[in-house]
Amino acid sequence: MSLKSRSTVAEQARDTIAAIATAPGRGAVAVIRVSGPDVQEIADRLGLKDLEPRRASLRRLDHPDGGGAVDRVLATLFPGPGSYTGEDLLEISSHGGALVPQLVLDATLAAGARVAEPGEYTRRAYLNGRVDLLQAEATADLIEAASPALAQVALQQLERGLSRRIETLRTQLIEAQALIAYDIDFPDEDDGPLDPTRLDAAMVVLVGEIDSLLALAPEGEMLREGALTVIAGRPNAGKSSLFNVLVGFERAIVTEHPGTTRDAIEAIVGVEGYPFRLVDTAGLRDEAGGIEEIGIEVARSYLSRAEIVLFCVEDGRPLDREEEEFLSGLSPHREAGRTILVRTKTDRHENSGGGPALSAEGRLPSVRFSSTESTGVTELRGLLLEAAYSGLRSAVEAPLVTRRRHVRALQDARADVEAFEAARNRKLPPEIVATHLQDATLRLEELLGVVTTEDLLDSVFSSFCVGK
Ligand SMILES: Nc1nc2c(ncn2[C@@H]2O[C@H](COP(=O)(O)OP(=O)(O)OP(=O)(O)O)[C@@H](O)[C@H]2O)c(=O)[nH]1
Ligand SMILES: [Mg+2]
Repeated sequence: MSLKSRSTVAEQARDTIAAIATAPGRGAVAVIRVSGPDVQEIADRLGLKDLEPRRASLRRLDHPDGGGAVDRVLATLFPGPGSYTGEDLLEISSHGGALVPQLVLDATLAAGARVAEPGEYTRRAYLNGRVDLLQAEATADLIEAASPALAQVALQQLERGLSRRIETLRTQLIEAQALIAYDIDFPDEDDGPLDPTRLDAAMVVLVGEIDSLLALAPEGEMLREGALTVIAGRPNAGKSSLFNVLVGFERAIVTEHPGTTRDAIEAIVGVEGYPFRLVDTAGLRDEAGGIEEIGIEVARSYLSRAEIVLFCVEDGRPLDREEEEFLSGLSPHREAGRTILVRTKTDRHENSGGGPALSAEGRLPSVRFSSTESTGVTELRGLLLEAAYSGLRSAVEAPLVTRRRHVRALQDARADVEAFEAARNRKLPPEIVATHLQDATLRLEELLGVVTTEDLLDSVFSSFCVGK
């Protein structure tokens, strides 16, 4: 794998790209973007002559092949390098709808542009140094965001909150390298600047900061997909009814017959702006056969991946042995407080529990819930938020890592710092010791996109939509 700096990846003379930047469908306005070295000429060919930079002008857009007027548009020229892409960029606001934006795009193509690839505008912005890689990813997240919380985090990344934090770590690593370089150059100076305790302290701080970023990373990743929340329990326990209450409408079929739900049913549910991927499953029982058994297999597969389990048991009786066993099998979730016991149908039972609590029950967060009377809903939402996003909610302004790529880079950097400390403790020569810090620095530079590979860029930008 060859690492390249951003400037060497950038191809020099690039062509001019065009795309409809707005979503298809009926709408008042659509935006067509044209970016690249030929923008001014293309604008001329479209009859958009003498556009004043960064000022919207109402103009008639003509087809370059003499086909006459295409639309009346609002055209704005953003000259490079101060544009979104860092190149000359023309933004055309045309009338919306199914036809006109396509005709305008066709006209720009006839005038010399080519159709942009997904994410190509932001890729160019990155290659021209307008945004770093974390900001580019945040742009995609902001567009994809289905929850206000993710939108907030993405916006903060876009404003370089995370980038600044990573840059600070990188600076600390470079300063440490400078101290060691002094030691390499002047090994005989007793009073050199390399005070070992100072370096140790710096490394402790560094590792601590990486750890605090990593600590919130699982929540950051959950924000992008929704915390996988699986509703499980015996047939007829009231799982689908609970699912419907949380979703807000009758999404899952509810009947009095045990074994009603066969397949897993999913819905994204927002709780105070935080996303949960809620899954209703088939009731668990041993003696099921046929389709029901397959449904139970599906439920188990979801449970093995679940971040939160809502375990439903009708109120008024203690948990039976099988339910206790089931809960013991979920110990990883329970340790993290991520199995919630939901005592259902409480409107039918006056007293909670109805018997002595067995071992697991007493240790789980639990809620008494009735779907017919909608009681316990607020409490359950609170428990869900606590289980999935407690860290994030108590550190709202903290920069957050939200992708596997970020986590891996930070874990690698952390491992390099530890290797550095180990090498120093073994009194290895400073030249060797220093290589670990160089490696750690490189990890952070990859994270920021200061150095990168084509493969990485392809994987980051391929998930973008066309026109961004
Ligand atoms: N009184 C009362 N009845 C409830 C409540 N919740 C569910 N029920 C009833 O219990 C029965 C089963 O409800 P479901 O939500 O389908 O239960 P389930 O756990 O999804 O059942 P399976 O899909 O068969 O595993 C239905 O007749 C519901 O009307 C509740 O809070 N109070
Ligand atoms: Mg059901």
